[in-house]
Amino acid sequence: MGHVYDDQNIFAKILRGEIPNATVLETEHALAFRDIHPQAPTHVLVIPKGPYVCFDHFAQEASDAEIVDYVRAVGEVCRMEGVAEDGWRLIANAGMNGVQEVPHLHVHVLAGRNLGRMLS
Ligand code: D5M
Repeated sequence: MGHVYDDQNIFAKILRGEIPNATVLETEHALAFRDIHPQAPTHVLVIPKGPYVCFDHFAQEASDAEIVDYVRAVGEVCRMEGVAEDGWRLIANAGMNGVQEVPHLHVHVLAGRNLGRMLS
């Protein structure tokens, strides 16, 4: 499947500084900021700076440096938010069935409450 990146999506606008965001962490290849509709006391979105629609697109086309930086940024957000001890959940929605609203790869970092079971 080809991935076509829409550079008018809201996270592209955030990356260009056209829309404000509550930044938690910025690295060379990643930006982490607070979700505008938090579902838990900690709800941070971590995005790569490059134009990738979803995880598969990123895995196929990003450089090793981008991938390493991004994965480390996700881990660092967990540490910075102080959730490492009590636990957290990562979610990356993709496409129609994944009900992805914003077509720029983002991992949700959720923590700060018991998140319940998602899979049984
Ligand atoms: O989730 C997309 C998420 O993006 C959803 O939890 C709301 C969040 N969102 C949308 N606009 C903004 C802005 N401007 N700042 C911060 N967070 C935002 P999905 O996984 O695509 O369904």
